[in-house]
Amino acid sequence: MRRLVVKLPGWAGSEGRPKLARAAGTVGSVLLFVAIGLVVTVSTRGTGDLSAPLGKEGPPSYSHFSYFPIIQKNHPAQILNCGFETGDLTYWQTGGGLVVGTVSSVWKDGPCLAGRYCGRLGGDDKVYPGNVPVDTYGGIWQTFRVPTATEVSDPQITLRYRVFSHDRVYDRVNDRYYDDFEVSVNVALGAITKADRHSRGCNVCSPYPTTMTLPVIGAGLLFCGGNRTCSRPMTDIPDDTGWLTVTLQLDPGVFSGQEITLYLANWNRRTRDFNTWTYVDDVCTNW
Ligand SMILES: [Ca+2]
Ligand SMILES: [Ca+2]
Repeated sequence: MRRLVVKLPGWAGSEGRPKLARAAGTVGSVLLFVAIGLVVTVSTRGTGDLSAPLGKEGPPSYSHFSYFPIIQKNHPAQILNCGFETGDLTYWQTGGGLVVGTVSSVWKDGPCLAGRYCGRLGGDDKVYPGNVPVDTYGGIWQTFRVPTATEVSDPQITLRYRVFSHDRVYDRVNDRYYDDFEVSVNVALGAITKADRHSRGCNVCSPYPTTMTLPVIGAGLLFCGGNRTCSRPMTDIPDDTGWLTVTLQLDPGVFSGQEITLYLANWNRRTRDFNTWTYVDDVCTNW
């Protein structure tokens, strides 16, 4: 990964070190901030001048220049908190009408796959003993930058998920979608259509394998996890997919050096009973 070093005007403090603690500006189209003492490597998207407001600490002296590493303010180069080990959804954005959060595996038989915490999209039966909000989702997403093709030749995201469902993904008798866990790239959660689901095979009545590799060649829905038997469980015990692993292969010809948003969402549709919720863990990039 390339480091971009920016030359900033600075001035000497009493100990001969620059007093400038931080500054903000734009290099090309990227908003950046700069801080002393952080050594962070970033990919660059453009070149240009960094204009830095120098505050009220005194007029700048241009008799010397200081060099600082820079980091990108809004969009990191990787998925952050990918294993949810902060114990919360730090770095993730959230939305939808179902609860989202993290859970702990501290107790015996806790649900998480790795580490101490994982994400939970939607609420379990304690959260929603009934009256589940309908036609909505519990979603999280994160925007980050894919490295360039020269930096990483095979950029991948691997994610682990486990769906518990009293419902089913698809009802083929009535050609209806009920509950599922959907992963998409660069398309807002509410914009995915029934036709999109059909085209991704979400109406196929067959469980996914334990591991799955999907090429990602553009924006859109990638898959629909959940109870893919097309039948609801016959008992009160929810269908459990177990932990499944999906590797997303990002086409470098499409995504090289681009910012992308990865969306994860647990949907409940049509009925206020038949709850569904999804655990996610280790949603991480390979770079
Ligand atoms: Ca974890
Ligand atoms: Ca349902």
